[in-house]
Formats: sequence, C-alpha cells, structure tokens
Amino acid sequence: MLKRYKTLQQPWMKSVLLIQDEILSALRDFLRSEGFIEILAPIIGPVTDPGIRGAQQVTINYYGARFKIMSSMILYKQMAAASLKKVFALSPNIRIEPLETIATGRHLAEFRQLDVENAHANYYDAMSIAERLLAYTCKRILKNRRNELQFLERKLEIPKVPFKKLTYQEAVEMLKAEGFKIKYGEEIPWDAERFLSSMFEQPFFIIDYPLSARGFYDREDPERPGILRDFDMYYPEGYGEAISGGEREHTFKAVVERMRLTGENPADYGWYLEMLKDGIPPSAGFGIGVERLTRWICGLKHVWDAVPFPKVPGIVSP
Ligand code: ASN
Repeated sequence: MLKRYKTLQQPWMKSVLLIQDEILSALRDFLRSEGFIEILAPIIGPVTDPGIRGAQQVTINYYGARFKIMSSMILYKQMAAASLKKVFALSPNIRIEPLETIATGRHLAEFRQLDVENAHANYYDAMSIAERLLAYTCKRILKNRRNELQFLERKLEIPKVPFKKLTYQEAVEMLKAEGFKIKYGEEIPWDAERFLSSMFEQPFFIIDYPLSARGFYDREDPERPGILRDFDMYYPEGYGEAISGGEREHTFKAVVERMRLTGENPADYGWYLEMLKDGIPPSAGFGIGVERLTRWICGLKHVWDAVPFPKVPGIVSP
C-alpha cells in the first residue's frame, strides 16, 4: 500500500479533494441561502450522542471528570436552535466502530458530519432541506468540477426532488421478499442496506422507524405510538445510508421515559435535562456525513478514499 503522503499526490486523489472542496462550499452556500446560521461545534463534552448503532464512544479524563469526544453534536444543536432557530455546524465525530464494519467500505472511526437543526420544523421540512441540499450540491459539482468527475469516470446526475419515501415497514417487507431475515423493530443490517440501496437509481428516504431501532431523541408520533417521526436518506447504487434525521423528543418527561427505554441513565445527562426542564422549542434536523457524500459523488469504492487522513476501523498506523 502506498504511504499516505504519496496517495495524496495521485491525480485521482487530487480530483477527489478538489471535488470535496466544492462540496464543502456548496453545503454552506445552500444552507446560508435558506437562512441557516453556522455555529462552532464542541469537540468534547459531558454528554454526546448515544444513538450510534453499535459503535463505542471515547471517554477522556477532563480535569478529573469523565468527558466524551463527540459522536455527534445533536444535543448541542438543539440548544443552539432554541436560540438562533436555524443552525448548522460541520464538525468531526469519533465513533469506534465494530471491526466488522471495515467490510462495508463505508465506515470511518473519525468522520465529519454536517449537522442541521431547525426550530419549529417537522420531519417533512427537514427532508425537504436535505433533498434540496443534495440536489444543489450535485449541481455545483457538475458546474465547477466537471473535469475532475470526468477524470474519475463518474457519471453524476442531479437527483430529482422530491425523493421517494418508503416507510421502514415497506423497506423491511421489500427486503424480506428478497430473502433477508429482518425482524420488524431492528435496525436494517449492513448487507440489507447495501442491497436496498442498489435497487434504486435515485436517492430515497426511509421514514417512520420503529421506537426500538433508534435513540431517545427521535420523536415518537403521538398519533401512532411505537412509530418515530424520523428518517434516513439512502444513496442509490449500493452506497447505502447518507443521512439520519427526524423530529426531536423535546419535553423533559418524554425524554426521561425514552432514556429509560434505551437504557440510558438520565443522571448522566445533566445540562441537557435541565435545559429541557426549562423548555426548548420543538425542532427537526439531520446530519450528513461529508466523506460518504464525497464517496457517492465521486463514485468511490471505499469511504476512506474520500478523506485525506482516514481513520479506518481496526487499522492502527503510527
Ligand atoms: N446527526 C443525526 C441527527 O441529526 C444523528 C446522528 O448522527 N446519529 O439526527
């Protein structure tokens, strides 16, 4: 394998990084044009996102207290949205992914997430922002980085908005019909996710996950107990999950109940629960992984080819 500093000098890698630079400006330009304000995210804190599908958080000793490195800044963006209404932040997240995720080609132990949160919005509003954000980003790449795409032999089209929406139940039924063994209520396994994604030629949403599949912050539909007002967005062509998002459970009582269900200890969530007790507005939002977005736009086999300094699960190099 080439040393990383040599890889960075390869023409294909330069094309990827030039495309990524354009992706980063397109994401910011679109969100600003929609009235979102960029905020700086925390890197460590007493709490972080517990809903990370089997990955482990990293705990550090912070002046004698146990602090976490952000697995996502979701709880913090709710705080910011309570003040500025429409916010976004682009920040690194650390998730010590299980070793077997290396086989998916789409997991990194360190990645960057663009987190978006919109006070008083519902999950359909959040999906509308997400799909238009993706379409705009593709348009910008086709306009300003056409040569680099050609060099990578990637045929990219601007996806057509609105994207198709499947419910979780419909997705599970489609997968069962193809022979996958999935129980209603489980997360969609990695191999099934890849297969489902390969059945589509345009990005699409999976909505309305069951309560048991997600963390405490995705809001349960008051009209449909057990169903969450949330979504994932999938890239087509086998690239799999792109985005997770949803409406937030934001009342103190509901969040404490949900924490008990997911096995979280409310005592660990000091400032967050105090904030909810004081009251924050409802909100909805999502997070999109920048390296996976780059991978899909460039048509790369592995997500670690979509980042200059990758941290691949299980691979430790000096
Ligand atoms: N950032 C995602 C969201 O906004 C959550 C996540 O990364 N797990 O819902």
